Amino acid sequence: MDEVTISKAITESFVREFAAAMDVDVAIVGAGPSGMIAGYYLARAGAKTVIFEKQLRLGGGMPGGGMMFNRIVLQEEGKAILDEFGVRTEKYDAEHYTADALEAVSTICSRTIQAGAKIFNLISVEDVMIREDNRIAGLVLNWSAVSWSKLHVDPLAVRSKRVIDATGHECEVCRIVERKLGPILRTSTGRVLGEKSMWAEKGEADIVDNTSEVCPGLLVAGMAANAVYGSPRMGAIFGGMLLSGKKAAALAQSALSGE
Ligand code: 48F
Repeated sequence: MDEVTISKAITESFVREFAAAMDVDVAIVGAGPSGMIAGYYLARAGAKTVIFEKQLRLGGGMPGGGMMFNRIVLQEEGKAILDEFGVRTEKYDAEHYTADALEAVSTICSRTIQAGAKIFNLISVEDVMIREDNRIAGLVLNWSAVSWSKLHVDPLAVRSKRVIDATGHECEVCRIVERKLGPILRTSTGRVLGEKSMWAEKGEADIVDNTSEVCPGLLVAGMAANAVYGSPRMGAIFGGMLLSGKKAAALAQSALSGE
């Protein structure tokens, strides 16, 4: 095999897969735990699903555990999801389990891709595509290298029946919507309320409730949901992230099946 064959194999197969991802049922922004879990359940249910991740590596805040101690903590309900994925957990006390953050990330990542969700790394979502009544109808993408170096290069777009903002603490897609489309989010002010300081128990209790359609066509999952609705952060406890991803998948799935 010569170098040109290798180069053509890479570029031709990538372009084929990228073109196939330009018209999907669900486009998820962010391959952290909530985004990947959402992608897994959607793909498994037969939805055409793509995830765009701006970084080189996947997993968002999960591989770093707490302050670089690469372990995560979960409660019973979150552990049940890791059990389903085949990630090993260890009982810590009556209510808590621990898991190896790297085993969790790598297993969730490979099971999500094998379930049929396509993940593209090194691509940043820089805008949304809209239609009548500011319905979110897709995403506007550029290479992260282009965004970070501030090169003046026009983006490409993908059409999606539903978008999930799973961008973590920054809730980047909701911030874009707020900045460009005004106060149309389904919060008390129509705007991003902003994440509150750490309160693990309340943050975990709120996150599944906050996982919802935040404006037409756009759902919010994971830490982004707490940031949009003004709930607290919770540190390296991950059960809520996993449950939020699963709920976002169920909401998107039922919206799609009603169309
Ligand atoms: O931050 P992240 O892991 O979000 P999450 O799924 O989980 C939060 C936990 O990791 C942790 C926590 C636990 O209690 O609080 O922080 O809610 O993953 C978000 C991913 O989105 C990517 C980002 O690089 C990260 O991998 N991301 C953010 N903005 C964009 C993006 C963007 N504009 N385009 C593409 N990817």
